Amino acid sequence: MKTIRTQVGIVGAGPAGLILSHLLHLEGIESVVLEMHTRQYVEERVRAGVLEQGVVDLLTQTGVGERLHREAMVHKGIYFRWGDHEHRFDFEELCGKNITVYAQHEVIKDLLAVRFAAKAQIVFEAKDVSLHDIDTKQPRIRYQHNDEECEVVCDFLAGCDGFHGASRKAMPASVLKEYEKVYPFGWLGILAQAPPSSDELIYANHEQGFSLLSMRSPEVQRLYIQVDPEDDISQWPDARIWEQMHLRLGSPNGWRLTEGAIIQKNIAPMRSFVAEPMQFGRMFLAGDAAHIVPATGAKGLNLAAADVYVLMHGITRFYKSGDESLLQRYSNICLRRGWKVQNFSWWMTHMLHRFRGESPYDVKRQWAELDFVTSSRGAATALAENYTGLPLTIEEA
Ligand code: RFL
Ligand code: PHB
Repeated sequence: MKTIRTQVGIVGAGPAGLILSHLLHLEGIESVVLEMHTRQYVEERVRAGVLEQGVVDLLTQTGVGERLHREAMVHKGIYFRWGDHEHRFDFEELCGKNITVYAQHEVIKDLLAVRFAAKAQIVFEAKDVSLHDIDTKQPRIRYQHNDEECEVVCDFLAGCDGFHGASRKAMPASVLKEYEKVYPFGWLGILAQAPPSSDELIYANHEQGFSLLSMRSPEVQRLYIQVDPEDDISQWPDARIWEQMHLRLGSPNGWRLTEGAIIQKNIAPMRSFVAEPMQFGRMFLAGDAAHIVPATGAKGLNLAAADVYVLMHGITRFYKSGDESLLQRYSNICLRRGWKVQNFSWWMTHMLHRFRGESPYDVKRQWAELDFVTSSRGAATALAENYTGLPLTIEEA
């Protein structure tokens, strides 16, 4: 068996795993990242698009922001549409912050570039990953690579392997508590080759269901519509998607959605999920491995970054002074932010989607909520503060 010795064994080369590996490296701490897919797969996987200001600042301060600042789009607000109403939330004016639209897979490419430039150990196509001795001071990760049995022996394990990964499953059932909410809809997402029809994101609540206009570049739009989670993508030919997009986004003041060739489409389920605690022994869960939020709040990637920010500080403090107290508080610190983000994402989802079996009362109440959040400065500020991101912190209270 091939054995690799390192300080931190990281499972998963998504945003959580790669940001952690990068931040640890800057503190002089060694890690090995094990990823089940190929480098090309993780560099092309289409996912999130909105970065909070705190996450952009973190990437910038740690030397991963150069291309981002050249290519990304800074947005100072978002639009809501419902009925014949349209409202713009001016984030800069409401809370002095903004958001950045930059594809998750571009962040991944930038992170992999800096990690490889620093001669990082990242193993792609690591198969049958399993975690062992996680409640000891020398946990291990077993996996297969090129038909060879391999093992990483480390001081700490970081479970950054997403919702379906192996890490959370390695926690004893007697310790783990899971909270879950599955929504009765999914999001059909497309990439379309057309200049963005709007300068900022548009979230629309329509009687046929939610829709969202986002973008990836000056040439590519990212669009989503609420669909039945059981729908097969074959039920959604391009013409049907455009018809629903036009209908749901509407045409206030003569505005029109620009169409373009659809270069990618898929349907993703919507779920809220939290695993507590996020630590067992020397294993720490981070990102989607520990929690999922429905995409309406654009928070998943940002929350993953916030977790590993805390974990990096905890591990660094341990190596610098032997002090484990921050690591012991890791779960509480992350869950405190995590539940606030759960609440925000749940609230945005409920305010903007249409629910099966809802009554005329439910719809009127939802419209009153939209009216309030768009007309009360206090409510609008609360939305702006959450959307642009709560501060990254290692404080528990
Ligand atoms: P990831 O990105 O899922 O990465 C986990 C990695 O682990 C690997 N892996 C394994 N490797 C080895 N062995 C195993 N047994 C393994 N099992 C899994 C996987 O291949 C993968 O490479 O988790 P991470 O790092 O925690 O990052 C989380 C984010 O990816 C996720 O929360 C966001 O994409 C969510 N999300 C959004 N977040 C935002 O902050 N802003 C957004 O605008 C936003 N929009 C979205 C989204 C997610 C979406 N989908 C597809 C659910 C829009 C959509 C449509
Ligand atoms: C995206 O651009 O992919 C995106 C934007 C905002 C969201 C979710 C996804 O709320």
